[in-house]
Amino acid sequence: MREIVIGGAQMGAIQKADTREAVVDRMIVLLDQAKAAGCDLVVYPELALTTFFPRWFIDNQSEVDFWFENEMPNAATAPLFAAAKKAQIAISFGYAERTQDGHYYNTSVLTDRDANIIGTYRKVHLPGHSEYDPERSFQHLEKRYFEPGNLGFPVWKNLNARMGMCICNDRRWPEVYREMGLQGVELVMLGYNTPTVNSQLSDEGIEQRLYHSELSMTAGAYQNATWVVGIAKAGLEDGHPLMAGSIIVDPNGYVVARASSEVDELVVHACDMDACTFGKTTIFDFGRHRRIEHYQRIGTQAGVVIND
Ligand code: CDT
Repeated sequence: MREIVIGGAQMGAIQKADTREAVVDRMIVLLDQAKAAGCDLVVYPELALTTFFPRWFIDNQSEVDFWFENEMPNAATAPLFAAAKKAQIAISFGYAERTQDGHYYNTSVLTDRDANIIGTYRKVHLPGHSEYDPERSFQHLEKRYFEPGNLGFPVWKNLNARMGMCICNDRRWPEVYREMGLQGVELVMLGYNTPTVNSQLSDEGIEQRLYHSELSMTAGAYQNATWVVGIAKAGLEDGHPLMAGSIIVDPNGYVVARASSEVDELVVHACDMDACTFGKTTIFDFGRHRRIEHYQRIGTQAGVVIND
């Protein structure tokens, strides 16, 4: 048994006016709860330090830069790293990253129990658009503010398990889980900011939005025999609703813990990494069963090509 007690730290809304310091205080409250619950690892959402700013069109680059972190840890997040080290809890959280050489990514980091960053992931699948779109009920400008991640889908050994990350829209793509599955991943951590309303399909209900989110994560877990932890930033941000639905999924695809609110809430489950072994050595023993001679299109062709 290789048990990791995981805390999924769902966060409620972060308003535009909220400071990084105030948000970090909330993250530390969740960390304290995780410590009391015996957690080894806490997973926070995508863009955990700020409101989901891609909902606004911003033309002025210095205003855009306000939402980005130039280094990690930094002055605002140092208390979180210090608290995590003191608690001996590994953490993962997302933020907007501006690199030293001026690149912009939607990033998440993973630490060990001593708050050393041992893994960095940059979001690959950026949804939305890059110019103001008057047809939408609100904007989703990730393609404007971020570059596609340049690190692929790495897997790191941490807490005696193989861990990987992806971010929000990545969770909907089976290739993401398989890339990590092929490296023996046992735990996929992801955060998300998913608008409750579809800006291009106003009558799509929240039930379907939640279903698609859960379907993607449970399928990814089962088909790769891995734990998946998907954690929302939820609630009403400056009048714009984000859905909740944070879950912990076991390697059979079952949801074993689920958030019940749209506010700051910790969901906890003791996850046995050895529970991945059966699936990985039987039905999803990739080396024995995959037929890569028939998968060329997956790695060489992005869009649909009709051959008739
Ligand atoms: N943050 C993020 O990736 N959100 C997307 C919204 C898609 S609608 C443009 C998601 O897949 O949840």
